[in-house]
Amino acid sequence: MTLQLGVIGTGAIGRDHIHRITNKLSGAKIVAVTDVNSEQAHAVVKAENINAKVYKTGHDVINASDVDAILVTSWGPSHEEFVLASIAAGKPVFCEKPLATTAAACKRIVDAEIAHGKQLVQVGFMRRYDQGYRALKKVIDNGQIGEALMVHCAHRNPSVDSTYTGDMALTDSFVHEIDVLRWLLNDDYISAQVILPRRTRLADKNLQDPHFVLLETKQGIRIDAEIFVTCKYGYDIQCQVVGETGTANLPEPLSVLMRSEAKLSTEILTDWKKRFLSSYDSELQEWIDSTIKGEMHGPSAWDGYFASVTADACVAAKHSGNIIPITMPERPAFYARK
Ligand code: NAI
Ligand code: NAD
Ligand code: ISE
Repeated sequence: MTLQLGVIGTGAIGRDHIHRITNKLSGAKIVAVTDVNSEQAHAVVKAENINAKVYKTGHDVINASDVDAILVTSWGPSHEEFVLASIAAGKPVFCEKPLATTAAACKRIVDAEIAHGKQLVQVGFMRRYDQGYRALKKVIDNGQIGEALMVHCAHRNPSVDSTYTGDMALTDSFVHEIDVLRWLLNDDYISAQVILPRRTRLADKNLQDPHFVLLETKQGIRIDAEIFVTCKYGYDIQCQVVGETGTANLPEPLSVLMRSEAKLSTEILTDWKKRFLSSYDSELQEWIDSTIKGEMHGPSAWDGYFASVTADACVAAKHSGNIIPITMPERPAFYARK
């Protein structure tokens, strides 16, 4: 069977996903697309050379009779509407992170999915599919550094565009660490604190950059993370876990070590699309395969909800200067770990 997909949002990642599904992955094809900027949707269909109909709205895509499943790759604030509509139509939906921009909106999605009675939602937390994070998890799970005690992280982008505003460093960027560390440590968070360092002069004048976040887990593990989205020099994701008997670092992306012009150097990537390239491929291939079988295995709406509760706590911590407790209801049996 070939899964027929509709894509809502043909911007940076929407186009990237259309390209990989069409040219690299198997089992699916794009038959419908839309974007609020319809010129761009038409341009992407042409440039990617796909036989897909361009619809006026996301709802038209969701309700198209030849669309089996949906990819939501539009801006975060539009995710809730399209995920809820996909559930109402009974169609599987892969939604880019964040699942929605507030915890309350994510909860509405969780409630709608439970009421529907079958899991339909997967969230685009692709770091869980990264070979480096998987290798790091194996070291921790095997007890090779004893019990994990502390984690030091950095999430650095060279720059962001003008649509990146407000608290997106926490809700749109740090949300990746929020999800992947919870998975890596097999733990949940109980509190968040945000410290604002000296601002870089190189960020937009309305943007606080960088941020420094401290999370505490149920097991008492302390996480410190720097989110610096105008760091200029590259796209750099760092993660070091400190355990009782050793430390374990996230592997650096493969790069040739060069001795040249009196320098010893390796390349640093600058584009997020390249840093997690194979993770996007794996997450979508696994999603296509499981969707065809009528199953759902990846990061769930519950994971999206938990990430959003944590991000909201970080935002509250930032604006109040307080340590904010993080409380979640019990995980419903509907979302039992598989
Ligand atoms: P983008 O701005 O390049 O693309 C978003 C597109 O969605 C735009 O073309 C816009 O016109 C369209 N759009 C927005 N609202 C819409 C609506 N209501 N109906 C139809 N089209 C709509 O943004 P980008 O970077 O592609 O991000 C999109 C989503 O992907 C975001 O949720 C972002 O957080 C996520 N993302 C995830 C990444 C990852 O590593 N998993 C990386 C980059 C983005
Ligand atoms: P983008 O701005 O390049 O693209 C978003 C597109 O959505 C735009 O073309 C916009 O016109 C369109 N759009 C917005 N609202 C729409 C609507 N209501 N209906 C139809 N189209 C609409 O953004 P992007 O970088 O592609 O990010 C998109 C999403 O992907 C975001 O949620 C973002 O957080 C996520 N993202 C995830 C990763 C990741 O690493 N997983 C990386 C980048 C972006
Ligand atoms: C973007 O939306 C992503 O998801 C990237 O992975 C992240 O590094 C970046 O900071 C976000 O803006």
